[in-house]
Amino acid sequence: MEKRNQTLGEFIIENQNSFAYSTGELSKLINAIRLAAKVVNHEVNKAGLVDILGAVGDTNIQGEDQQKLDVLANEKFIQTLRKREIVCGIASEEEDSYISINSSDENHQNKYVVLIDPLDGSSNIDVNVSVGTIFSIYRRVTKVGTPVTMEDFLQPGKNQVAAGYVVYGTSTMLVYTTGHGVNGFTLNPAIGTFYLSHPDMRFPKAGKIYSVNEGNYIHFPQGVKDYIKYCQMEEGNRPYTSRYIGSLVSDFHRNMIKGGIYMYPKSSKANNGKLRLLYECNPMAFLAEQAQGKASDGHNRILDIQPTELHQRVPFFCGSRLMVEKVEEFIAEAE
Ligand code: AHM
Ligand code: MG
Repeated sequence: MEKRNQTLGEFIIENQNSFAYSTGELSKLINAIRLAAKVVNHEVNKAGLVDILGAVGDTNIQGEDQQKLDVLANEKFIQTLRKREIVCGIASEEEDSYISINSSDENHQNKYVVLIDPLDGSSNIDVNVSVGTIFSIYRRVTKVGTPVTMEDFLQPGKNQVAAGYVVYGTSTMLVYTTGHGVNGFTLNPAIGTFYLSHPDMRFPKAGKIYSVNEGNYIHFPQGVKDYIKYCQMEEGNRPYTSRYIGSLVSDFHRNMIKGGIYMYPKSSKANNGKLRLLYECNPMAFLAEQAQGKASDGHNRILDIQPTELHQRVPFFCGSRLMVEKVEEFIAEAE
């Protein structure tokens, strides 16, 4: 079959042998995410109709309370993942602690934990700018049939078995990896089907785009300031172009296609930056490496970090390999 006509469902079946574990498991997992993504996509697309359909806190025509979209996205993903007999625990940016599934049923065989940011960049919704969902999947490390523990969630990113994102943009895309490259699928909203539109996605080795919130410039470490000045310098193929949406998924997606670097450094205001290791940086780092790019905290590989807390933050530099290496050089030189 011509690859580009392939649906996500067909792609999952054709490639399930490359998944390290039981074949049906991957299909169930990605199918659950695909389904929830379509539901959330439908809700995100209605966001501009808030004045017509009612604002947050109002009661809608069916007598249901209108919810904030990030809360709603959280519920949709959790509901969908819960129903599939495969996930034993979920951690979400929207929940203080993790959720244990089927913990009272000794017979359950669910082996996977999912960490999720259900609606990243949600402050962009009010102004009709792209937002995204980010997900990260691990095999549990504790015994099947027992309740999950924190240990199952606090695994280094290199243990991920799958990761990906959904970008609710001009068109909606689901991009994911199971450790065999990165593939992107675009939703045909008329029939609700994802098609393989971007096979084998790769970061160009070097790029010309840098994405960072420069409003924080004076608070950045000297090495990062030096790198930003380097990006702006008139020399060789520089200055680079500055592009910052403020929506990690969208900035990452653009940079993967065009070549570039995304940075959320530490600052004098926030010692570990802003982004969360477990459900923002790790999945993006896994995708980046699978797409021949690189992800670092400025010194070390993101995927090697041993997490200590569910919601821990980490400085993040991610994108075209040579650009990430360059900022690491500047950081090392300034220290
Ligand atoms: P969120 O999880 O609260 O939405 O925050 C994460 C988002 C990223 O998508 C984005 O890159 C970053 O925060 C923007 O932060 P800032 O406004 O500080 O530049
Ligand atoms: Mg987020």
